[in-house]
Amino acid sequence: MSLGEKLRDAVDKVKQSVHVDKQLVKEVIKEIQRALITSDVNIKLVLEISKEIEQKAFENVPTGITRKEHLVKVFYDTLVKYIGGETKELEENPEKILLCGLFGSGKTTTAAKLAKFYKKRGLKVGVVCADTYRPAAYDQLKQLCEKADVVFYGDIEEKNASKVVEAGVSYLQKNNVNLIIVDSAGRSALDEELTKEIKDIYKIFQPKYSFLVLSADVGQAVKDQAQAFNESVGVDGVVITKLDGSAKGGGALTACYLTKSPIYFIGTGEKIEDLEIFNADRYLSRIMGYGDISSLLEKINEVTTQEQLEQMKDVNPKDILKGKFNFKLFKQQLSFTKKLGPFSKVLGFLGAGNKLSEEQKNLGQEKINKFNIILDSFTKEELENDTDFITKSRIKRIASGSGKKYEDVKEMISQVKKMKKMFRKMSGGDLKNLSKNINPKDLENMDPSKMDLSQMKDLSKKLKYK
Ligand SMILES: Nc1nc2c(ncn2[C@@H]2O[C@H](COP(=O)(O)OP(=O)(O)OP(=O)(O)O)[C@@H](O)[C@H]2O)c(=O)[nH]1
Ligand SMILES: [Mg+2]
Repeated sequence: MSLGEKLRDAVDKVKQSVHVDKQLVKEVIKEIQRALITSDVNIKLVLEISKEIEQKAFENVPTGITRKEHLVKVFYDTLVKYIGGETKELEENPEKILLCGLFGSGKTTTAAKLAKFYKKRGLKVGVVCADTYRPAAYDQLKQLCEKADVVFYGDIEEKNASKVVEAGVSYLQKNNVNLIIVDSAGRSALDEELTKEIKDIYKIFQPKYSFLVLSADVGQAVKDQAQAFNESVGVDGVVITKLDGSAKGGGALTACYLTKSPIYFIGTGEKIEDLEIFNADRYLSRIMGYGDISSLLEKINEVTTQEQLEQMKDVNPKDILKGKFNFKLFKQQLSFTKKLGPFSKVLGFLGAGNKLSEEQKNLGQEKINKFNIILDSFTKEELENDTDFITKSRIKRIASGSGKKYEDVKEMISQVKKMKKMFRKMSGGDLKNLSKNINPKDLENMDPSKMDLSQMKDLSKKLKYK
């Protein structure tokens, strides 16, 4: 049984229970412990996780969800926290990536997977074979690069890996490659020879990211490898391969929590498409049976959204529709929301949720953080004023005050402008197209903070745009 199935069994036990009491929590914790231990999670960590679940299980249950649901959420959140250390995302173009790791950990396969991944995202990718140790390495990588349709560089005659890298980088740069991935040779242990080789490659290549490639098969031994590589050659993060089918995946993932190594990618199969950006939340909800967990999380989100709407009671949708949308409201929206914020809910109940572009609905978390930092440098006057109020000199001041770029501030302003324009458009022409079931006048007097979610849903059914 996989880790996911075992954890799922534990969750099912809670769902099927009649009462959530101390006895049930104890039993379920035991089951989780068994699941974690058999997937090679460090015993001390298993105890820590159990203790945390036990403590939180009896904390105050948030309004709107049952104690049972609360317990499932506690499991889930605690596991997400311990699985995989901190979640980090790479920038759009990581420019130079060096892969290192022991024999057979999956470096060469990962090099091709990453190449394909970034090619799909529009980069011109080149891969250098710096494995001069294993004779077959050259052909293996060359073939994989052909499959991924990316530029390959190797030199079968040259035995000095850093010389190959030097020549490779200049060859690829001449070919206008904008992301270079270097695949290095493995050894059975991080010995002096391997340390020196990686350090030499590092010096010549100057990678923006050096990733340690680890196989999930080794379970919690991942911890020792990560520590050793980090101490001697320094790594920015890890890629865990072979998470498909590995019985020890839990051990490998939690080991990264212990060493505080961010996991950037995971390998989930032998094919070059089988690579994912790692996100503990997403990963766990999938292995545990996505449907159930996500609908629970959705419910919890809805509950919080109602609480958030409560905070918005001084916001009048009529004003928003008239185009009175300013930075203050935008800031509120950002702080309320991780995924779908109240504004899109407000729009949803106006039946116009689909009027938001995907971009507006899914402002990435990174951007939300960035915009929040920028907004902290706004004065009260600027927050409450129109977008035109933010003149060039103000933008400059805000940029330097927030430590962000001029363009970042401009990007945010243009986002607010776009939203404002859209709201205004809705209150003009589009509202006239509302279905006959509802009087637009009534709509204008509506207060979303006083409605519950089912009322909103009902309303949104009645309201249909052409
Ligand atoms: N199932 C599965 N197999 C993988 C994954 N990644 C790599 N492999 C397999 O693991 C084996 C070793 O992969 P390589 O990419 O050659 O490993 P390496 O680290 O380059 O090996 P050396 O260069 O010899 O040190 C190959 O058979 C790959 O197909 C993965 O995510 N899932
Ligand atoms: Mg290799």
